[in-house]
Amino acid sequence: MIKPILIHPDPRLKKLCAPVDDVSDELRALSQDMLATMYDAPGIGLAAPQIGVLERLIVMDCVKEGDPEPTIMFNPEVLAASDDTNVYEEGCLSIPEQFAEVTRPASVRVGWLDENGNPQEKDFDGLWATCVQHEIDHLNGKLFIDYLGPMKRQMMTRKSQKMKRERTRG
Ligand code: K1U
Ligand code: ZN
Repeated sequence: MIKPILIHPDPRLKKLCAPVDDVSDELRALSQDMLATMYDAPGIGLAAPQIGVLERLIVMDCVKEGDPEPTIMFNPEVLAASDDTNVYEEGCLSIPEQFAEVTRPASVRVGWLDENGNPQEKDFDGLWATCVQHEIDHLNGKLFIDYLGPMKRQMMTRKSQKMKRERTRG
């Protein structure tokens, strides 16, 4: 089922999300809905708070061509980050049609629980590294615009607020 995506500003996008205690059937079904919502948007990632669920769950698929790689992570955490950095022009499904350059570690080692509740660990680089950090930030109530200066952040917030108003008016 496709879920509506919250648009910034929304207090739920600023909250610290709770760890998942048990990878239940309900959360597994939610993760499938999140993948469907992400592909429909379209996007390369989605975090549970973006659909109003304040739990530590993200989905991603950063494959540009070829076989899709739907990835589901419960309680993802960055275990190690490289000193070298990467600049990427990021977007966010909760801040539609706006993009800005963000500098982040170029590669990260991430640990998480998979959909069967089994622990996993993997190194990510390139777009996957950027995306997984962006999604984990969502679980900590942080948006990519929080890396920008106050003027640019305010400008993007105002544009997003306007777009949100227009969408709710229909
Ligand atoms: O979390 C989100 O809001 C999803 C976001 C993820 C992201 C994008 C870019 C850098 C870091 C993280 C998006 O998917 S925005 C849409 C987007 O980037 C895209 C959409 C269609 C094709 C390719 C990319
Ligand atoms: Zn986002």
